[in-house]
Amino acid sequence: MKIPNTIWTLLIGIVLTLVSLWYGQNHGLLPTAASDEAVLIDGLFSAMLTVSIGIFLIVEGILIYAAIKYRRRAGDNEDGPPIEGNVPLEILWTAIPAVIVIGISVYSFDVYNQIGGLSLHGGHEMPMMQEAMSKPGTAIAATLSDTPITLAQANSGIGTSEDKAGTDQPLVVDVAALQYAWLFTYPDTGIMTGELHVPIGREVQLNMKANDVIHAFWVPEFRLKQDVIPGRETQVRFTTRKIGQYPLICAELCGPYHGAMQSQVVVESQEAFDSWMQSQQVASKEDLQKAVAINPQELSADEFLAPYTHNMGIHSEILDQVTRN
Ligand SMILES: [Cu+2]
Repeated sequence: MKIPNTIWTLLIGIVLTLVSLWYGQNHGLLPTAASDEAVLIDGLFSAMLTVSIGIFLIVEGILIYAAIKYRRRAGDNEDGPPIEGNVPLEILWTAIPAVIVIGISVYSFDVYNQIGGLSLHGGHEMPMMQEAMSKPGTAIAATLSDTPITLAQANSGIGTSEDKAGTDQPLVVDVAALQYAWLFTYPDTGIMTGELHVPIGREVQLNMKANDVIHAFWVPEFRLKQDVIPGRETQVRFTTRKIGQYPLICAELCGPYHGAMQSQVVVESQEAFDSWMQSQQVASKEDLQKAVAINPQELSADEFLAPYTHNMGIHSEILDQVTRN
């Protein structure tokens, strides 16, 4: 019995669709999805991969089939029949990619909108451009001393964080990127740290500024990457969904120690976050009392900065380099 070509085409089509759908859902190419945004972005990635796998298999399959079936036989020096023009086929291979591209565009635009791409700064508008232009030199003038913790801030902060817990308001953290470290300031408490701690399930908003050159905030497990620019605030928002520690990497070549500009995001339970915040407040108070007790004039730059950098993950050689300049 000879199976007709239409049946073959149908069978191959079904198999290709199933293989593409299966691989699109089971590719395992991405790290853990630790934020709600990551789930949306992974959905888009998997959809695009599914389509791509289908196209890849069709194109490569036809190519290999044609190369074998229509190969040159021994003693055959004739050319194939000249074929020109096939209007239905041409319409089909224009229409199918057009539909795919439009579909992906609409889907990706929707994902971009859902993760806040259209409502946050740092997208297209330039709210701080004028400020930056009216103050020439701000980009290079800013230093570590830009964000000191005052004694009053440290005192007033103690015991206030539990009032904010469980609200719908996002947790706001100010981020300063500088060669070659990340500094996180919690405006509610005045706490400044070198690694970002956030409670699970609560929306977090980062207001980011660079002190010197362009850096980029990148957490692969959150699928988020945002440039951090001198003289212009950029923002990023996310909601975490998995407890853990995730690497934070600078994704913009920012100088010779760019590769060391790494920190981490610690996603923890609300209780763990609160007790961490408490311990930070106690520690920063002690540091301040120590700093107040000694005369800063008598210290070298390294010694003066030591209490601040102690917990920030700044490598001593980088500190050395920074303070020498
Ligand atoms: Cu950097």
